[in-house]
Amino acid sequence: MKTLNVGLIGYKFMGKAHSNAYARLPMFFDLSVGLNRKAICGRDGEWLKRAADKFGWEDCETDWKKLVSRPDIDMVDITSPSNTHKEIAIAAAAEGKHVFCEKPLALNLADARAMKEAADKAGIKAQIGFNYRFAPAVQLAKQLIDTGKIGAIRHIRASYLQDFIIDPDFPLVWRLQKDICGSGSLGDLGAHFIDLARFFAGDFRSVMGMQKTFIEERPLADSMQGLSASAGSGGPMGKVDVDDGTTFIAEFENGAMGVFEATRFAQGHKNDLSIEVNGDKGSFKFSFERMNELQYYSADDEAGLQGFRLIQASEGGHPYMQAWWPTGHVIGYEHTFVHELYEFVESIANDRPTSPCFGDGVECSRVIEAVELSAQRKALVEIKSL
Ligand code: SOE
Repeated sequence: MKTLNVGLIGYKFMGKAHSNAYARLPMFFDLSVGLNRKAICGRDGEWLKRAADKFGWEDCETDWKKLVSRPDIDMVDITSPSNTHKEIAIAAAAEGKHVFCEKPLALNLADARAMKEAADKAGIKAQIGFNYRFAPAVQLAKQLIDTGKIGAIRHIRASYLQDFIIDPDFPLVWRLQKDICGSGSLGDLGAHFIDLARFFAGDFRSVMGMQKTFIEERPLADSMQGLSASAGSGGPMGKVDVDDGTTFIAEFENGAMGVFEATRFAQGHKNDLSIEVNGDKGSFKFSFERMNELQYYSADDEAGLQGFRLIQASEGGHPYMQAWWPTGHVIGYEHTFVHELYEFVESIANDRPTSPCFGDGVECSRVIEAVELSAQRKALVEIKSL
């Protein structure tokens, strides 16, 4: 059996999530190829070595250029901050490596398009990390749509709410600096529901948005790890140049209407991603905080017995669940990464199209940019105008 040698860039929050996925994959799934955690890359050699040992990587590289040109690497997985994605992905594609890249694809639409073009030109497999698509309940929701149980989609409403930057003394982490992250709550959180909305209802036609930055200056960070950071008191301050919160309304090509909200200022909400779809035959609701469940309403149910039913998507027959535990034994956040990387590895091994592909990443960036433009202009923006 052929073996796929993986090179991973980044070892913090997402680097750890992806490392865990590569370790679990051959243990729980029947893969068409072998999988080697070949080399992990990061700038700080000492921390990198510790991460490599802990996460089970064979080798370390402190220079990503070396990693992507190594002849013993077949695929490059990019989990470093967004401002690094474009250069690494384009270089890796030019080397003929398959590329998996975290969301959002790039700092802006033009860069996302350049990445897609490079991947197409090189003929490599490229996938973007919209991991929430891979919760079994989300896959089940998609099956309900595809089998006609929801009917013609009329409404989509989604929100992604967090509260980790409410304190004005919370430092200026990279997720709050436009030159590193590209976009704030919209690009970091909204990217996920934009993708889910596209997964369920297809392309957006137009958007009208509003964005706000509540805290415009923050102390510079001394250290950052995952979503935590620290800053000394009375130290230098820096400007927040991305949105703290974004709301927008939308119309889809299929005629559906959408309402969306992304914020890191929703006190009490830690990682609260919710999406609801209403069609003329049925509705469903998904909330990541109860990720093993899907609420489904069918207009075909017997009169008098109608109502939202709670489906346990952790039952054995549901997507991906056969790989895990006996029926009803629930799974969590980390499993969404295992599932997305399972699909990527299988696409490479069997020469199948990837999904979500870089084209999906470009479309997501297009919606992000349209919402930003619309908020600046205080006017509706047609997606096709970008
Ligand atoms: C931080 O807001 C974050 O980790 C995002 O970057 C992820 O994409 C999201 O899944 C959880 O929240």
